[in-house]
Amino acid sequence: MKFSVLLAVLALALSRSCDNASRKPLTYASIPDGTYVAPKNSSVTTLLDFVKSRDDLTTLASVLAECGAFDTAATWSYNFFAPSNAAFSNTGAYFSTYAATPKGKWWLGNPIQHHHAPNSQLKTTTFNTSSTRIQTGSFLYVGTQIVDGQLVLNNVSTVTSTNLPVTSEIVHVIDHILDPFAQIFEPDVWKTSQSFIAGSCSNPKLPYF
Ligand SMILES: *[C@@H]1O[C@H](CO)[C@@H](O)[C@H](O)[C@H]1NC(C)=O
Ligand SMILES: *[C@@H]1O[C@H](CO)[C@@H](O)[C@H](O)[C@H]1NC(C)=O
Ligand SMILES: *[C@@H]1O[C@H](CO)[C@@H](O)[C@H](O)[C@H]1NC(C)=O
Ligand SMILES: CC(=O)N[C@H]1CO[C@H](CO)[C@@H](O)[C@@H]1O
Repeated sequence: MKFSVLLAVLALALSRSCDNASRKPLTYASIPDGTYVAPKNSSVTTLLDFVKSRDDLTTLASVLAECGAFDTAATWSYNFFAPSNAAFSNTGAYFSTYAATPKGKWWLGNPIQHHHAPNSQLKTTTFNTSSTRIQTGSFLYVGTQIVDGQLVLNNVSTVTSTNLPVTSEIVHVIDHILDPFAQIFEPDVWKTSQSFIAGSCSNPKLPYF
């Protein structure tokens, strides 16, 4: 390739990448035209519809609105631990300052994934006063234990509204956000059995099942 051609290609590449440099760092790109959107059945309440319908989940609804997630009717079983408005205020003085920054927004989108445990419908009756753990869709463990009659996650987050069915999932409302840095990794803690569903990303042959 001639040097001048190479320069022209480089210049073109640079001008293209500069086109979009005006977008603020760590903001979401706009959704490209023609992106497939799954058809929605208006007679089915999706997880997003459910979150939007509750007065105690308005902060979560605004976080989910930025991700465009959870608006399809799941045909598989899973559990979602929905952080309430109280959970978003049980975060310490630093949280609101940090969450408002671009990096904070990115961080907030991530923990939402740690609130989702696939392949099972874990009702509170699954648990007892023994300390056990379950696995989230992000492969991290969450400690579970019944304390004073209530299900407590990671020893701090209490399930305040339990066993709410939404399509094929079970929703529990919790009063503290599950931060990955607070997950329990102790190998000797007993695990609550979670079933495997073909086509899911979990592998029942792996030792954590
Ligand atoms: C929409 O959901 C309802 C209730 O589950 C079902 O009876 C109906 O067949 C669905 N419609 C479509 C187009 O999938
Ligand atoms: C909780 O359930 C597990 C599994 O059934 C059992 O091994 C454990 O002993 C139970 N703990 C209590 C305190 O009943
Ligand atoms: C949670 O509490 C249980 C006992 O109730 C204890 O074994 C475990 O170490 C605690 N985990 C954390 C992360 O504090
Ligand atoms: C080169 C490139 O990726 N350009 C994109 C910049 O962003 C706009 C809209 O956000 C797109 O339409 C361009 O394709």
